Amino acid sequence: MSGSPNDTIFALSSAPGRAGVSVFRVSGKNAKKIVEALIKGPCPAPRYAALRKLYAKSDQLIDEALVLWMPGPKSFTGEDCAEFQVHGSPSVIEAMASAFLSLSLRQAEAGEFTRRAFENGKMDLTEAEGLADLIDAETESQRQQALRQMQGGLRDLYEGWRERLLDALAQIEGEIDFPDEEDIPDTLSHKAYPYLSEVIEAMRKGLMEADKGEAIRHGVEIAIIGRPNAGKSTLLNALAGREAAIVSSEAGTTRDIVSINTVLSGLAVRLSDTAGLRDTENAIEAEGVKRALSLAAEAQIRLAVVESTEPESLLDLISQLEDGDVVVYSKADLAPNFVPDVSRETYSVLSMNSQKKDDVEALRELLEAEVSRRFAIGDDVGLTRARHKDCVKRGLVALERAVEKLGIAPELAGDDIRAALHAVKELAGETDIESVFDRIFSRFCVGK
Ligand SMILES: Nc1nc2c(ncn2[C@@H]2O[C@H](COP(=O)(O)OP(=O)(O)O)[C@@H](O)[C@H]2O)c(=O)[nH]1
Ligand SMILES: [Mg+2]
Repeated sequence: MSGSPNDTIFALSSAPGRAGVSVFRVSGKNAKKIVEALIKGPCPAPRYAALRKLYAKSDQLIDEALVLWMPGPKSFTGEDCAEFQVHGSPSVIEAMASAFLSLSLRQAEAGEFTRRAFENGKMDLTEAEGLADLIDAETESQRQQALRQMQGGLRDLYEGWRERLLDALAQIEGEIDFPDEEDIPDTLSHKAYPYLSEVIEAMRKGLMEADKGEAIRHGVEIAIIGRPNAGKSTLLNALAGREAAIVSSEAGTTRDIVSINTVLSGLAVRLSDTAGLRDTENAIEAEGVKRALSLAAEAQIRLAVVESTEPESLLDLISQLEDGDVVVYSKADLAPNFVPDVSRETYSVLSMNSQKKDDVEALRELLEAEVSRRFAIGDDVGLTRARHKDCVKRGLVALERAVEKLGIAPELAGDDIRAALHAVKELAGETDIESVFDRIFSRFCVGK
């Protein structure tokens, strides 16, 4: 952050350019003076919309606007705030910005309003992250997940953990201070264990479901893989409804990854076509194969394409596949008598002619079912970022250590419980992790 946190800041919070209405926000200790200077009169009643004329320093009329005065601490940032809803023309926007600058306001940095809200305790870090995700949300599931997190879902979860851990700590340290000579170790482990095991269970569950949260945020990655000429690019194009990848009867045409973004069952999906898997002398094609394999390993779902005329070539792909992946036998029109082996029930299997609309729709439905089965948003609030996972993993390791000690030297478990509490604090953003803050807040738009 380059600007001082004591500055009064302003920003255009709506998108730049021509619009019916544009919204400017102001936050900081001079907000009241700014409102009064612009409307040349007293501040309107707090939190009521007031129609006012806005004037530049030169007394020239800038625009007529809705003005909102929101004194702290009951405001978004916790500071004195004001909002000006002006007409959304580039020239009004320009005149407003000049007026603010002439009143010595500083243009806000990206995410600075939210950062102030966070620093003033209006939200914790997970709620700020939820807000960032909500602004970026493009699909229904992203919106729902972000909204829950913004409203404190993750906060409630870890506050529960924190209470349990403090309870466990109180048991251990209370008994150390007032030892009942006879049976300290037994009593300690007996009393602290249920609290710790409850948190351990919840953290394990959270980590197990974190991939889902991340997939909802980033989109589910589906990699189309197969031997050259199997019909992979044809499938991508059919699902995309456009010629995204080059289709050719010449093997080895696709050498790089071609991706399209789409939505399946309300989830963002990135569908990628890859180079055909084969041994090759060609350095460029070999690099393509390498990329294909690494994407196949990273993707949440692999769509293996196998020619119906050579069904046994599925065996070449088996080592790349995981349970829940999809096997498509392509070019069904060229092998009318071929019946796919569906006994490998860990995969979904479909036989199709990619040139037939109904077949492509059947594949789309199959993918939608699979994506929804595995990634549909449930009722639980979960971890959605690598940062959350990292904190929870560290907390879990510390708690597993604490439980081990409970059986041997319970009085030593306190340090590990405190380490777990520290990890929870980091999740909340209560520790001073400036670099993390910078990374999170700088990704917001200016004006939020
Ligand atoms: N008859 C028939 N030909 C297909 C089908 N799918 C793809 N092809 C053809 O197979 C060839 C290779 O297709 P392409 O999508 O480029 O395969 P890729 O190398 O796996 O990407 C092209 O000539 C396609 O037109 C299908 O379902 N039926
Ligand atoms: Mg291809």
